[in-house]
Amino acid sequence: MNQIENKTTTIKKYDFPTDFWWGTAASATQTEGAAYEGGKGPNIWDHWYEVEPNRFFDGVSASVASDFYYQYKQDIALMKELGHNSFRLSISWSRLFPTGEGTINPEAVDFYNRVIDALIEAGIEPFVNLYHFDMPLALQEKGGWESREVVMHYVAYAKTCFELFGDRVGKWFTHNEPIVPVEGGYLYDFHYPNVVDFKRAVQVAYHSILSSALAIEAYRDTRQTGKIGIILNLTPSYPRSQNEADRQAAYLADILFNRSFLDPSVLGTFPAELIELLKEQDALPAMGETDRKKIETYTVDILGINYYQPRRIKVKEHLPNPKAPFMPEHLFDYYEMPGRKMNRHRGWEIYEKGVYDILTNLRENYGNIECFISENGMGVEGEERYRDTDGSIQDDYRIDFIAEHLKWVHHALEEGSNVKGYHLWTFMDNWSWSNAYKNRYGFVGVDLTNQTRTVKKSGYWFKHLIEENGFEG
Ligand code: BGP
Repeated sequence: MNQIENKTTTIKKYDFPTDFWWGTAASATQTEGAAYEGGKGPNIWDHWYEVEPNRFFDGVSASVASDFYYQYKQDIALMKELGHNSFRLSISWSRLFPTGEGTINPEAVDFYNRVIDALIEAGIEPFVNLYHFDMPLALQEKGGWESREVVMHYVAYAKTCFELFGDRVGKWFTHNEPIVPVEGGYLYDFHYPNVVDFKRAVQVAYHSILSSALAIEAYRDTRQTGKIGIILNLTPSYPRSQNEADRQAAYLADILFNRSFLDPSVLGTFPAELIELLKEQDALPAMGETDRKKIETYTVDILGINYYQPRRIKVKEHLPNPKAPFMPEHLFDYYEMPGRKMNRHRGWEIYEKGVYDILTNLRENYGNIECFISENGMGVEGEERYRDTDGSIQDDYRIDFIAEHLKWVHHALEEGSNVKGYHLWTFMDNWSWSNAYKNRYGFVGVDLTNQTRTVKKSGYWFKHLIEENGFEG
């Protein structure tokens, strides 16, 4: 068989449903800039940078970020040009309420109204997320997510957003990756307030889950007709072998890092093994009957899945010092699977089938909940070196990354998955917390010296994919 014949027989067309959501995701702190303008109050990122600027890659803060606050019109026009039918943004809590509570900032209301209207006018459905890692500083000083009072301020903030923007926004999300502030802020020291304490981490997790249920209740009370959900980063947990000990270790990692948020959000319950484990560690938060009922009743309509990498787990080979304070890694070890494919810039394994395994798990064990891929993407350091003479970045690796994941999404769809869309992280290169601008993720490159935008090869590839509502591969 010659090569051409061979090619025609192996190429497949991946068609997607006509109403599939195609677009990208971003967050306020990572894109807006204007951190000290427009009446915004400080959040924990502004504060952490002020006290420890050297914790941020190249010492870059979020004060300008990608200048979306000023360039949103051109950016939305570019999204339209690239064919988006949907886009996820987040509202900055401390822009709307400079101290997290009390008086609303009218300039923020005006800004988000303008952004939402511009998206709708461009034919792009706004998906709005309420909390993306950015606690108002004044509320962090009151205890952040450790405090019950802060949970109630969050619910008031959520209610205000529904009232202000719910006439035009029909997809709401209570949190983005709520486990990340738990891990970063209370376990592994990569978010403010840089605490390392399992019991406090669990309290933060519990209050985030409760706050989500209470925000869903507030949304239902408005009688608005949209959908409300949560966005979780799911990391399928694969055992090194089928040995009982490896499988048990992977099972525990799954409970701690996935099911801890997935079960209460979708099913309204906590895994019994998680409760047992927390009791053993004397870390079980006090959960009143009223709270339990709220979590049970106010589950999500829709689930966003952020998928970047799996977890490769093996049994713990060296037991931890019994006197050391408990950490999840006392229950299992990570291992590097031989031959695995890596995004070496980020140090993350690329395992495309993981997205299929997540979707299959949701179909089989979570009532086939309506869901979409809310983030997936490839961060690359030093993308400049891929710039062609015509000025555009030839990011074939990103095209390949997206296509290979989409093939598995397509396979899940064929088997009946209720997956409704795919959003890349992210539209344009943006400021990524303490990694700042180290890894570039966008379809659109941003030159930080003058804030100009250039569409990368992948952006045009995605535009074509949306026009075709599928691709060949
Ligand atoms: C997700 C977050 C995003 C973004 C992305 C890439 O976890 O929701 O906010 O930061 O990861 O992260 P990084 O730049 O650290 O690779």
